Order: sequence, then structure tokens, then C-alpha cells
Amino acid sequence: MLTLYHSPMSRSSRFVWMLEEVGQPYEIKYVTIQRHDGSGGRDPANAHPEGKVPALDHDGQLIIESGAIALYLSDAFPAAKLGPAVGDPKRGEYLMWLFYYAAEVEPLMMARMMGQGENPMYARMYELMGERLHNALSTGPYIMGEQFTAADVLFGSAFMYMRNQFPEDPAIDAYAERLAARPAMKASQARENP
Ligand SMILES: N[C@@H](CCC(=O)N[C@@H](CS)C(=O)NCC(=O)O)C(=O)O
Repeated sequence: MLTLYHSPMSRSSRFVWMLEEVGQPYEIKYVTIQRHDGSGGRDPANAHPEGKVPALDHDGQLIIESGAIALYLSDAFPAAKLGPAVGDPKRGEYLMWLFYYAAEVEPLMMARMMGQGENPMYARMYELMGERLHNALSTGPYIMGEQFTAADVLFGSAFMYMRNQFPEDPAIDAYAERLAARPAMKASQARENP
């Protein structure tokens, strides 16, 4: 059984979407979290050891961290074709996008939200990120070209929720619109709130 610990309008929203892409039965445990504006609060019903979301329980195995959950689901359900498997020539590129998202894109997004985007290190990361995204999104409909992967769930959800933290680029806008139109994305919206 797949159980997602989820709080609306948060990083767990992307996994309601991804679980719809996976196409297996799943349940959602709606929990509260401590919000940045001081509202909400830690929920004792949340299995995440820090009271955060997302957390995914798969048959008793608890997985936390968005990048890990994305990779776990794509590996655990290969029939859904949400990422190249070990041995596939595109596996390395797939891992690159997942880790790049977690290691550079998220910290950069947070720094910019905290008003530290002018810091020269972040400014350079931002410029390079703009180039990397532009090059990838100008060629394929998805970040890895023709195949939609879990990496698109990470980048797509960031673009949908935090578009202003990314460079202005028609290639990014068109990509975000393409992802928003996916049936699984639309289906996830019906389950976003309790
Ligand atoms: N690196 C984690 C970040 C998780 C995270 O910070 N989630 C936020 C919601 S977007 C949260 O649960 N915040 C509650 C808290 O900080 O207590 C991931 O991507 O899964």
C-alpha cells in the first residue's frame, strides 16, 4: 500500500501528481505542518520524523525527501515509465536532473525567497541554471527530451508554484503549461485538499 503524508499547497502536492502518474492505488493522509507565516503546526499523525511533508509509506517502508521519493517511485513502478532504469543509457542523465534539482535548484530557490539572490555565488548559480534549463527545454517537450520522467515532476511543480523564482524564458513557460495540462496533474488537483 502507498500512503502519502500530504499538506495542501506544499512540496507534497507534487507527489499527489506523481502518484496519479504512477497509476497505482494510494491513500493520502492529510496533515498539518508548521507554515512560514506562523500558522499551522506539527501534526502528531504525520509519520515524517521532523513533522514535514512529503513523506511516503510504501508497505511499511518510510521514504522522505522529494528527490528520494521521486526516484523511489520511478524505480518501484517501472511499468509507469517515469524514469530510465539502472542499465539504461539515459540513467546517468536522469540522476543528474534529480540531484541537480535537490542540490542546486532548491537551495537557490530558497536563497532567492530569503532575499539573498544578489549574493555573487547565488547570482552565478542562477545564471547557469537559466542556461541549463533553456538548453534542455528548447529541444524536448520534457527536461530529458521525449520521455516524461519524475524529474519533470520536481521541476514542473517548482515552476507551477514558484514561477517568479526562475528566469523569464518562453521555453520554461511553455513547458510549465504542457505539464499543467497532463491528465494526472489535473486529477491530482481533485485530491489536493481533504
Ligand atoms: N527537502 C525536503 C523539504 C521538505 C519541507 O521543508 N517541507 C515543508 C513544506 S513545503 C514542510 O513540511 N515544512 C514544515 C516544517 O518545516 O516544519 C523535501 O523536499 O522533501
